[in-house]
Amino acid sequence: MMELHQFRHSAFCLKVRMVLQAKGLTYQVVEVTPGLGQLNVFRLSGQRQVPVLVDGDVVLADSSTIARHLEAKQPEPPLIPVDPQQAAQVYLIEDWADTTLARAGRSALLQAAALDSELRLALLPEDLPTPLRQVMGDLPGGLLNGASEIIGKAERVELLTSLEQLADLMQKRSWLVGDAMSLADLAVAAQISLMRFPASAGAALAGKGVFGLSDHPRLQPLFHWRDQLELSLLEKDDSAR
Ligand SMILES: N[C@@H](CCC(=O)N[C@@H](CS)C(=O)NCC(=O)O)C(=O)O
Repeated sequence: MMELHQFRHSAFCLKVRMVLQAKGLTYQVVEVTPGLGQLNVFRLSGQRQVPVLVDGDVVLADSSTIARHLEAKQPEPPLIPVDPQQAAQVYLIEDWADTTLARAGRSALLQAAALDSELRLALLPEDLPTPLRQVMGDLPGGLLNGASEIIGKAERVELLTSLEQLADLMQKRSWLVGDAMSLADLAVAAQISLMRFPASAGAALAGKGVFGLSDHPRLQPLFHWRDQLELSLLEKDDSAR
């Protein structure tokens, strides 16, 4: 069986889980402990980041590389359109989501977590020993690796503007490109999940996220679209079993 080595609340890992679900593929999750657990990731894949997919003899890092492998392994339903122009749109949106949106979203979430001990605790790995959990909850910024992660005002305005555009776009349609689900939808849906966590993130996090974005009235159609997308993937998952 395929193994997905992941962090529970990483958007890139969520993107890969969504691809696996969309394609009805079964897999086993291996939770990686940030820090020490990444030694094993490094041994396995030659680099330290997750997601890493192990499919028999094939070991792949990077969500986009993994998505292309799964597309070749299980072509149905296609997540990359056959039409080359639509495929180009999908690549561009996926790349934007994985870079600009991911960076801004991650900074915004870390900043929100630094100010909110409840959010900080909900983000910690579930198997973390209680004493450590307490320390992380008490320490403001216990989750922050450095001030460089703090999102600047200009970047925050840019993030909100992009999300507003997306919300306006998705109010009238189900899919970002063409008339079917594609990797563009999954890449965007995964990254916005850091701003308002979906039901699949678990009860402690669902509905929480970046204050000012998660509750922003104009962004609600976007989060609603994401929730619908997640529901339709769950239905596929059930029928695959
Ligand atoms: N481009 C990569 C990004 C993966 C990534 O940023 N992974 C993060 C978790 S969200 C990670 O492993 N960070 C730990 C580290 O860099 O040591 C992808 O698309 O998969």
